[in-house]
Amino acid sequence: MATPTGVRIVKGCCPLDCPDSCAWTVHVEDGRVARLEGARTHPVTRGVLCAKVHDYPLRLRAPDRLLHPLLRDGPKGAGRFRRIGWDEAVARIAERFGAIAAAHGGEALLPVAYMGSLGVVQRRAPLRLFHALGASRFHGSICGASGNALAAEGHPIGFDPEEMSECRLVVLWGANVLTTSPHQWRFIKAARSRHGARVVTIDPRRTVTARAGDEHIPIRPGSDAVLAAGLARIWLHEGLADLEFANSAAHDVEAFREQVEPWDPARVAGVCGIPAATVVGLAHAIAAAQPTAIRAGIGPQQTVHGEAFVRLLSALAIVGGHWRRRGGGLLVEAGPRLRDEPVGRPDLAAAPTRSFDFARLGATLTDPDLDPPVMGMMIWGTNPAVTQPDGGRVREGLAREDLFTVVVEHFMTDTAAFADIVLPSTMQLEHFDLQGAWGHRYVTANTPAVEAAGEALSHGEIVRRLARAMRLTHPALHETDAEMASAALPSRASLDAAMAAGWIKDAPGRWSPSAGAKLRLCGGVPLPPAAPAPGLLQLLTPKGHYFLNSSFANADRHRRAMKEPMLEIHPEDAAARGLADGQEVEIRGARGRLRVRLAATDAIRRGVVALCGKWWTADLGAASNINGLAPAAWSAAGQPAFNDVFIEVLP
Ligand SMILES: Nc1nc2c(c(=O)[nH]1)N[C@H]1C(S)=C(S)[C@@H](COP(=O)(O)OP(=O)(O)OC[C@H]3O[C@@H](n4cnc5c(=O)[nH]c(N)nc54)[C@H](O)[C@@H]3O)O[C@H]1N2
Ligand SMILES: Nc1nc2c(c(=O)[nH]1)N[C@H]1C(S)=C(S)[C@@H](COP(=O)(O)OP(=O)(O)OC[C@H]3O[C@@H](n4cnc5c(=O)[nH]c(N)nc54)[C@H](O)[C@@H]3O)O[C@H]1N2
Ligand code: SF4
Ligand SMILES: [Mo]
Repeated sequence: MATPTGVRIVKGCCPLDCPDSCAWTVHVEDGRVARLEGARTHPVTRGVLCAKVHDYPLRLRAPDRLLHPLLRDGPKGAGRFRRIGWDEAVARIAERFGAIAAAHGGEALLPVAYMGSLGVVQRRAPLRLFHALGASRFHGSICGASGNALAAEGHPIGFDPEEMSECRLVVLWGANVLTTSPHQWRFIKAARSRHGARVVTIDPRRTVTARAGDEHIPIRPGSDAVLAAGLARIWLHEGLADLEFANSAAHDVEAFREQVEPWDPARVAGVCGIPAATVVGLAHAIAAAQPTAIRAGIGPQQTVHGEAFVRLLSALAIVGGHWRRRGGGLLVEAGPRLRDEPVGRPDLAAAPTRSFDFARLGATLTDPDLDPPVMGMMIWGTNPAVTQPDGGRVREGLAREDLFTVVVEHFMTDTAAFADIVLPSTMQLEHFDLQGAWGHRYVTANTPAVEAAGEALSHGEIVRRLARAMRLTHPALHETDAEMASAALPSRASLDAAMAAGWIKDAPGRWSPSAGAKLRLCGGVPLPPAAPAPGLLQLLTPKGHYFLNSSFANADRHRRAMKEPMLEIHPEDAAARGLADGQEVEIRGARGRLRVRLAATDAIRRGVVALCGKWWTADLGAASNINGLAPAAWSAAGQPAFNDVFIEVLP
C-alpha cells in the first residue's frame, strides 16, 4: 500500500519464540524502515511492541550482523573465519553433504532447528532438503515437552487467551506474564475491571508479574504438584469438587481422590514452604471463582517431574469444573489451526529414517556407538551451545573435527563459532513468511518490507540453491517461499487472504469432555528435588525481560537494560556466606563454574537463586554456561530439567 507521501505500509509480524506473536506495521520510505509499530487493530497486539522488539529495525543494521557466508579459518570452535562467496559456500556444502551421504548413508546427516523464528519457511523449509537426502530427523523439545506429552494424551492444555477477560480468578502458576507474554496481561486486566477477578501468582520469586497481582505465593521450586494435590484434597473433602464434570471427563476420579488424600494442608505447607492457611485460602478462592483461569508457565515444567506438574494442573481445572465456562480451564499454550509440519515435507524421504531427541543433542553428537555417527549437520533458528541441556557434551560434540557443521544465523553466536560454514540469514523485515502462535489464535502473514542486508538469504532460497547444486530435482525443493508456506494452510487462496488482511483468526473450539476416550488424572505426586549436599542453593534460570532466550544477549541496548549477569539471592543466604550485594561471585556446580554479580533481594525465597537471561559464554567469564554447570537431567517425556540444578556461591 503506497501513501501520497511516498511512505509504503507493509504488514508483518514479530517472528520470535514468544506466545504473543505480535502483528506489526512497517512504514517504508526510500527503501528503509522509517517506523515500526505494533498493528493497532490486531486484537492482541493493539499497537504495542514489547521492550525487546520496539526498535527491531536497528537489528537489521547491527554492527555485528552476519552479512556474508564464512568459512572456518582456524581450529574448530575458535570462531576464526574468512569471507567466501555464496557460490563457493553452496558448492562446498553440497560436496560435503553429498560425500557424507555416499560414505555413511543419508542418516549421517542431521538437521537441527528450533523456534528462533516461528515463521513456517524459516523454521521448516530446510527440512525439505534433509528429508530428500534421507537424513536423520529429530523429535522432542527443549521447551514445554511435559505439556506436549499431556496434550498428546488428549488433555486440554489451552483455550483462547482472549477469553481470560471473562474469568473470575487468574492463577499465574510459574508464569511471569508481564515479561514473557506481556500482551496477555491486557485480558487479565479486563477480567479484573469487568469481574473484579483477583490475580494470584505462584512463583519462588516476587516477579514484576507477582507485584502487579493481588496475592503472591512464594512456593518452593518443584513442589507445585504437592500444592495442586493439596488443593484438590480440600475440594474433595469439603464437597467443592465438580464431580459430575470430573467423571464426565476422566475415568479415574476415585483413584485421584486416593492419590491426593495424604496431602492435608499442614503437610502441603511443610513441603511447599508456605503457610497452611495460604493453601486453604487458595483452595477456597479457586472453588468460589467460577470460572478460574489457571495459566501455567514453562518454568515449573523444567524439572524431572514436569509431567506430574501439568497433569495435576489439568486435574485441578477438570475437578474444579472450570472448563464449563468460557474463560476458565488450564492455559499452557494455545495456537490457531495451522499445520506447519507439512512445510518440511516429510513425505520427500524415500523411507522412514531414525529420529533423535532434540533435547539430547550432546549425547547424539558424542555417542561412540552411533552407527552411522552424525557426520554432517545444519543448524538454524537455535543456539544449542547456550540453550541445550548437557552443555558440556553439546560443546564437545560441536567441537568434533570430523563433524561438518553448517550454521545459518544472524549473528556469530556461541554455536556459530563452532561452524565449518556460516550462512547469513535474512531477518523478518526482509523476507516473506507465515506463522501461527502459541499464545493466541491468529495466523499472521509477514510481507517483506526492505531488501536483505548484505548477502543474507531466506531459508527458502538457501534450500533452492543447495538443491540445484546437489542436482535434486523434486519440484518441492524449487518452490517459491510463498508456495512452501502455503503447505501450512488449506489452500493458496487462504494464504493470499492472510497476506491481504495481515492476520486471520482460525480458532479451534473450546474443549469439552467427549463421551468417548476419557482422560487419566492420576500420575503421582512427586516431591521437589532435594539438594545433593547441604548448603547448596537451587539455581533457577528464568527468562530475561530484555532478552528472548539467548537472542539479544549481543545487542547493545538490551545488554544495557539487563546490566550484566546478575544472581538474585536472598540477603540472608548472602550473609550466611559472607557475601554482599553487588559483589562479584563464582557459581560452582558439579560440572562447571561461572562468574556473575550478586543482587541481594528479598524478592526470592531463601535457598533459591536465580540468573535471568541466557547470556552467552563470553559474559560469564568462563568456558562454561548456565547449562554446563551441573549434570543434565530430563523428565520421562524428555523435558530438560533446567531448574533442578544445585550450586555453591563463592566469593
Ligand atoms: N522477555 C522474554 N520473554 C519470553 C522469553 C524470554 O526469554 N524473554 N522466552 C519465551 C519462551 S521460549 C518461553 S518458553 C516463555 C516462558 O515463559 P514463562 O514460563 O513465564 O518463563 P520462565 O521465566 O521460564 O518461568 C516463569 C516463572 O517460573 C518460575 N519458576 C521456576 N521454577 C518454578 C517452580 O518450580 N514452581 C513455580 N511455581 N514457579 C517456578 C520462575 O521464577 C519464573 O518467574 O517465555 C517466552 N517469552
Ligand atoms: N538453563 C535454561 N536453559 C533453557 C531455558 C531455561 O529457562 N533455562 N529455556 C529453554 C526454552 S523454554 C527454550 S524455548 C530454549 C530456546 O533456545 P533456542 O531455540 O536456542 O533460542 P535462542 O537462544 O533464542 O536462539 C535462537 C537463535 O535463532 C536465531 N534466529 C532467529 N531468527 C532466525 C532466522 O530467521 N534464521 C536463522 N537462521 N536464525 C534465526 C537467533 O539469532 C538465535 O541465535 O532454551 C531452553 N534453554
Ligand atoms: S517478542 Fe513477543 S511481545 Fe515482543 S514484539 Fe515479539 S511477539 Fe510481541
Ligand atoms: Mo520456550
